[in-house]
Amino acid sequence: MTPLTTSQIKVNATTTMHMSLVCLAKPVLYGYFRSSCSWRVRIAFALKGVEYDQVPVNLIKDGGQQLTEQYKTRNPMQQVPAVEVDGVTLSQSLAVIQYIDETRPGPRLLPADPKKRAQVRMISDLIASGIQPLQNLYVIQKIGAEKVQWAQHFIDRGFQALESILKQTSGKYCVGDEISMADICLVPQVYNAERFKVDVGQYPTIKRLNQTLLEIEAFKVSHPSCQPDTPAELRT
Ligand SMILES: N[C@@H](CCC(=O)N[C@@H](CS)C(=O)NCC(=O)O)C(=O)O
Repeated sequence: MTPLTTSQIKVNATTTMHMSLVCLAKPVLYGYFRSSCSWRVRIAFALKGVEYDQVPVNLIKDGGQQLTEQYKTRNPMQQVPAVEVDGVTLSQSLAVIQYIDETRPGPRLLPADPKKRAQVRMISDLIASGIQPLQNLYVIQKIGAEKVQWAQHFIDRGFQALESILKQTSGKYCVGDEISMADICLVPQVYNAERFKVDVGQYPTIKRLNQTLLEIEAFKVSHPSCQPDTPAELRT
């Protein structure tokens, strides 16, 4: 191997030091207390025991702070969450959760078994691609007067499919007896369903899993009712 020159050693040492400092910095979550996708990331951080800072992005105030040019540099989709972590800025909650899972110690958020891992991804995608986007703020704002019925329709449609899948896959949690990314997606989606007055009682497996998960500390501390930007009247 060719020996390194003094200047190469200095460059390497500086780069290593910079990388270590970046990795020591706490992740920063740009989110909104009531955003289900932000809540997913908060649950993942809590399950992994990762400390992080929060910067509130109010989706309603000033016409929506996610729509500013400044925020767009963090997430070009102009949605929350965006997360600064280890020197990169990530958006898309499932990508963030998987990155945290792959780089942080603590309980696995995706099972080691490939079939179970696929089931976790199937359930997460069903919620993150098949339900949440159809009842997201930007979409229902375009719908106008029919927005509540619209959201109820798509949540019910998704929950019918989800209920039948969860009957097959669930144990104590969505897939077997280990908490996973599927559970992280489920609870915030049930919260959205309740906001739109969907009768979750029609879906006994979803209801049972949601109740079980809401008893877990990581789901409690990340709940929309107790975030730094939760308005006083919504705090419990
Ligand atoms: N697929 C994205 C969806 C992000 C998303 O829809 N965020 C919502 C809040 S949960 C949002 O920022 N809505 C603002 C808007 O629609 O203007 C993710 O998983 O992060």
